[in-house]
Amino acid sequence: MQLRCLRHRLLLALSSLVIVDAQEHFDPREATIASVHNALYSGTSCRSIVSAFLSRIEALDHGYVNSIISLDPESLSIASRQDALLASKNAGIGPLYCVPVLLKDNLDTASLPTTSGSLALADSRPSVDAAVVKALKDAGAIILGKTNLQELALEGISVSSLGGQTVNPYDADRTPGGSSGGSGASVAASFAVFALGTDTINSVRNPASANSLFGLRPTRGLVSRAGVVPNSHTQDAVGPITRCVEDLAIALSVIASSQLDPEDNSTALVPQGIRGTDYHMDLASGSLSGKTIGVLETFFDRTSTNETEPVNESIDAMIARLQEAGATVVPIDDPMYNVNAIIASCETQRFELRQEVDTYLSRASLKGQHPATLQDLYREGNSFLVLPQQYEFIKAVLKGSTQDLEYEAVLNNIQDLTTHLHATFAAHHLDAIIYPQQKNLPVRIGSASQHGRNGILAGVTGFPSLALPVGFSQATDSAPIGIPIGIELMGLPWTEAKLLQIAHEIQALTQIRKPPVWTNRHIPVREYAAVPSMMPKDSNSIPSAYPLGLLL
Ligand SMILES: *[C@@H]1O[C@H](CO)[C@@H](O)[C@H](O)[C@H]1NC(C)=O
Ligand SMILES: *[C@@H]1O[C@H](CO)[C@@H](O)[C@H](O)[C@H]1NC(C)=O
Ligand SMILES: CC(=O)N[C@H]1CO[C@H](CO)[C@@H](O)[C@@H]1O
Repeated sequence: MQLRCLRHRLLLALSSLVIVDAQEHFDPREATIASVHNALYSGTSCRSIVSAFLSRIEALDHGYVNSIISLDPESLSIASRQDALLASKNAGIGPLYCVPVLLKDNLDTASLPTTSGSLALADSRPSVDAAVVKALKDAGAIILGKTNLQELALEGISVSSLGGQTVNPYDADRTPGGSSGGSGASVAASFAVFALGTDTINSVRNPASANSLFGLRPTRGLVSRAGVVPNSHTQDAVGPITRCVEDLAIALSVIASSQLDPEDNSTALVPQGIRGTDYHMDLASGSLSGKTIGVLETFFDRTSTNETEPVNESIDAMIARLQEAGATVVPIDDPMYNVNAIIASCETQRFELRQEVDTYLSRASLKGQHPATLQDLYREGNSFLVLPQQYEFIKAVLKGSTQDLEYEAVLNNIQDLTTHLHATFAAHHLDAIIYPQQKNLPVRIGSASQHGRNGILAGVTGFPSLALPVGFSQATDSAPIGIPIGIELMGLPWTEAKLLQIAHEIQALTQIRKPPVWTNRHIPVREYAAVPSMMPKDSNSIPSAYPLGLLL
């Protein structure tokens, strides 16, 4: 069964007339915030909704998708409390009431360790929730657990020493993108209604693209990064990964900072009129007609292989549909937009990462057993995972500092690129720019890197960018409905409302998303007395191409 967000309300309204036992009827597959709320209001208990997702995780994650690192032991008791609250009063419930969500395991949670996928951080225990986690809970969301990621969010294969290798549910031979690959794969498999990821260069948008999902990297400053295991204060962002645009808009409205967060001073940048925006309210009032959309020609790979052609072809088809719908499409052929050159001249992690992780690890609020510094984490005797081609990068990071002379030059390069990007928008009167999130299909398990990704432009300039599904490649033996392909839709700073409206129009026009075949089976809902404990990880799930702990 595949319920579309747009028709959801109606379908549920009709079905609730004939189905007496609403509890039997709630189907977590492709569930949305609206469908969860419809089920709640037609008599399904919050506890059974949470149980339905836990049943799917228990049946389908271990040994296949391998997307979850830990389950929150409190989710069922919180659900029961919400049932009692809903029975006693019907007003004042939050916009995410009883909505089951998953969190990338680099977002601090007081109820679970925050590991960033590293065995060395397996017992690192924040005592304060990250700002976004608090915002979700305040809105009524139920945290089911934490998802696997590329260890310390440092690549895009989504393999880690603690969580093993997460698998793309559309193709058992491929990675789910990354670094928030556990968040992407778990949302594709309907293990939660949505998940949060983090994005330093690509990491929310790439798993969205690789799993036929929507993912938003917000404008720098819109969403607080307080309580996130840091990579770079210049580039880090937190964003939602969802199965439809409606849920992306609701999730963003909840996590956007409602006021200055003193723990993340970039939140001071939010202009008047943007703070407190309800991105869901005007979602359907946009139109493609009259919009001007630039296409970054330099962000395609036009070599003719079966890994690149499906990307090029689906975007060609999308461009034709945008034009049919009345949008003007402007090719932008500008050598400034060269991904490798931007990475070489603008990337800040090698200067910022070590100091910021050291600060993160030395906070008094961080309890449990954990290394005192990044150097300590990578010391001899620790088990950690570094991909073979990352060794030199990690060694540079361990020596890097914002005092390096080169750092100032890099910040100047970012400023120049940012001005150039503003000028491109202005010169062509652009509402948005599109390009493939990844020039090729997501790479196979065992690959050295998630190559071909284009996320760096938004990553360093801080412009918002929304990834959305644009198509699938041809079916193969291991990918029965093909491999997902996504585009990015990038806007000027603080234009999330417009980007969401455009994405909403594209969603209605194209209806691209499909659930993965293997995980789309019906799973009987178990009645749990307590949240099931996680199965121990199978260390064989780490491909032999990635040796553990061989750095120094
Ligand atoms: C904001 O915080 C960062 C990281 O803590 C710090 O380096 C920077 O100087 C601060 N900026 C301002 C304007 O306070
Ligand atoms: C590309 O071609 C190779 C060799 O024929 C094949 O193994 C692979 O599955 C193909 N990939 C896709 C995405 O079709
Ligand atoms: C969007 C895009 O770049 N489309 C190109 C895909 O490749 C063919 C053949 O090289 C071109 O004709 C399209 O313009």
